[in-house]
Amino acid sequence: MAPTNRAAKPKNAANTTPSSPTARTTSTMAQPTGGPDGGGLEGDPTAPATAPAKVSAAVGSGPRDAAVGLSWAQEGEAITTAQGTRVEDTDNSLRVSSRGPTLLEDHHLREKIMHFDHERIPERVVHARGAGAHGRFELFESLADVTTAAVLTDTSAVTRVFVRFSTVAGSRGSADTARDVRGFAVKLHTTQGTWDLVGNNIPVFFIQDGIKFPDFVHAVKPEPDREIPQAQSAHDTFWDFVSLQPESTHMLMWVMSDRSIPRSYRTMEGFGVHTFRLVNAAGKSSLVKFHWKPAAGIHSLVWEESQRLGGIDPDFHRRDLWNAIESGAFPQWDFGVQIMPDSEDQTFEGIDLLDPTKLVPEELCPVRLVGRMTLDANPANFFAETEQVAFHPGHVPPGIDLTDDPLLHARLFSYLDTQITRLGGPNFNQLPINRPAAPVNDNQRDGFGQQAVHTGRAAYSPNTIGGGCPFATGDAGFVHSPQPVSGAKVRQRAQSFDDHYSQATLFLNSLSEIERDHEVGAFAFELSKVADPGIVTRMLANLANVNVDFAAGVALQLGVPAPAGAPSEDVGASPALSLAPVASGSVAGRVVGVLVTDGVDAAGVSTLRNALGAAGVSMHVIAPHGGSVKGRGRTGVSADATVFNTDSVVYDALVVAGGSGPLDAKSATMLQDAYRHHKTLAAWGSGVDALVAAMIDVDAAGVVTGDRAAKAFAGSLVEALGWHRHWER
Ligand code: HDE
Repeated sequence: MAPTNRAAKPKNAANTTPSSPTARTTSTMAQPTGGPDGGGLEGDPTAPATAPAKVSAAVGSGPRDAAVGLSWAQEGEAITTAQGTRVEDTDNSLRVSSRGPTLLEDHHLREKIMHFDHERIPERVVHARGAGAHGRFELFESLADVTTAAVLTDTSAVTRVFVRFSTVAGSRGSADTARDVRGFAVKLHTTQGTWDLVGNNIPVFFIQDGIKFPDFVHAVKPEPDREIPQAQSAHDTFWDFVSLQPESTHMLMWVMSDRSIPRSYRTMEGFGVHTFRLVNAAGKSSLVKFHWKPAAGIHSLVWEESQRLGGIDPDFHRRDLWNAIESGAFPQWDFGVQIMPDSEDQTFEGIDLLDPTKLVPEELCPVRLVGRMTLDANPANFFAETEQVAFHPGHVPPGIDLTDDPLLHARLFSYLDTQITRLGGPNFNQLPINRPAAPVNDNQRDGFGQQAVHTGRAAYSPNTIGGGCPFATGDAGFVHSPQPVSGAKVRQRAQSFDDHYSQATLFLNSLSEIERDHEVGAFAFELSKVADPGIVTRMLANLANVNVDFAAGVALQLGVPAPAGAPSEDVGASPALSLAPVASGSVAGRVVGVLVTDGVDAAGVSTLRNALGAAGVSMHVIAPHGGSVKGRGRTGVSADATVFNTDSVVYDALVVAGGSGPLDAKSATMLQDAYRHHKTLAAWGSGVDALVAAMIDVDAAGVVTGDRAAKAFAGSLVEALGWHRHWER
């Protein structure tokens, strides 16, 4: 029975409650007492010394750690109240006798429970589920010809960044792998103020005007009466809305493609979506689209994997990002810009650049790659950093400016406004994760959660009492590009926004055969979940305006008549939109599972681990049980995972180690699933017999076999892995 009072448990108290001097002196506190940070009490021999701030191994550079205030509020090793008073006992409330009523006098109890009661803040209205990381942005080619922004012209600068990836529809605890758009929000701490590039992994959007955003989000979120389904668009209200909004069709083609079930955050492209402006020293403005291109290539899951991962590992993407950074396989993206002339009509090759449902094909305007972002440190505290980070598309330094995209304009209001509810007041910019690297002197004062102790009397401008400071800098500050505007106030969209289908057709035309099959399957899956047949008919009619055969393919799977349509002709294709790889690519950060049983070739396992590690690949030994299995000879092999606690869907490839086998039914199923999901499979020695016994065609593409786990075997495995999938089998 658990002890009910302190007097009853002196023996185990040292283990669980280091409240006695004995417990303290036996712990890690051989340091001098009373450190400069004020942790220890001078002259008190029992007082613990101030321990050095506990910095997680996950956290990166010193300046970054100082900036987020890592050492604050965790000083010393003794537990204290919020007032810094040391606490005698945090496990037992103050009460009248050991079984009597608890006393209100117990301040520590009241403070502890009060704080706990208020630990949650409202989750983001959209993009609630996310994961973040710190990193750096380096420029390798100056864009001085088109902008004055230091971050895009100073090739010697290293700009600190924080990135948050997210899904859109699901709540904070939803599964990572749901079919959805991914947020790709980058906060760049430039010397001229923060630049937030708050983009997505898809270059277009569902709607053209921000006034439709609440409608769209109400439609995609769980239905309000039953709160079903979680984190999914496969339900009536979503398809009802988008089928009535043909402007969504292009985006739907992307969302029903493999893009919306990424293998990893590391394998996604990022897009600024809207057209922005760059302005150079002569005041000349260019229209630009921003791009992030992943060094790891663009790769996706297959639909069945993403569904199963929702249960097997709802944190799949979050874990992948964390592990990749921990293992040193730092995720990287090249940064690029499509630069177009700022013409009077703001179109390019007939594309209205203010319409966020349109992209500019890279074949028409190549992406100029000029920089690289590297994520090299995990957050120290999810809430403080990833949850409290606040982005805003209007945070742009001088030299970068906005356009009249009507979707962007609504965002400019929304991202300030939402933080008032989410972060509890107007001082969210003072939270450590949101603090700009550039000096701040803004005359904003007071408000909830004010962190700064502003001095002086003149928080207004102009003033003489403060010596005229802070003063506005005129041309040396942010100057809005002086664009002429005229016209009547109207609630209208431009005619040039009217074409809702031709780029949807372009997207479809650009896909490989297998990607097209996935697209048909995804539409069929989602629409099969829609109960109202009228919605399905309306949606299929829209799809027939993209491509009649395509719509017929979806209709066939649904068992309904194929619709007629009038798609645009001669739209062509943009090969850059396809994910089909043309060569074996980077394998850094990939995870390979190796099935072993007693009798395994332990030396071979070790050779393979080294070879994969050298290529940046993590290897997990999957054994029939925890602990270790007996190797051939005397060496054993330790298990990283067991057949019963893992599954093929969490690995990029499966290998059967030599000496292993026969395999149990679950292992054989994992091999078959990996094969069906077009992943790389491999085996050496007697492991090949286990593959055959699992009915895997060892002569098929992407199945690597060998006698020994030697260099050539590992090389072939890495090469096969670099293709990501073997669609041909
Ligand atoms: Fe957002 N969006 N959005 N959005 N969005 C938010 O801001 C909004 C849009 C995007 O990791 C919210 O701080 C409106 C397009 C990302 O913290 C909110 C409209 C794009 C994130 C909001 C859009 C995005 C958000 C919720 C239509 C791609 C996550 C919490 C006019 C270019 C940022 C918050 C993070 C988050 C509003 C459309 C990307 C409610 C009104 C288009 C990546 O303010």
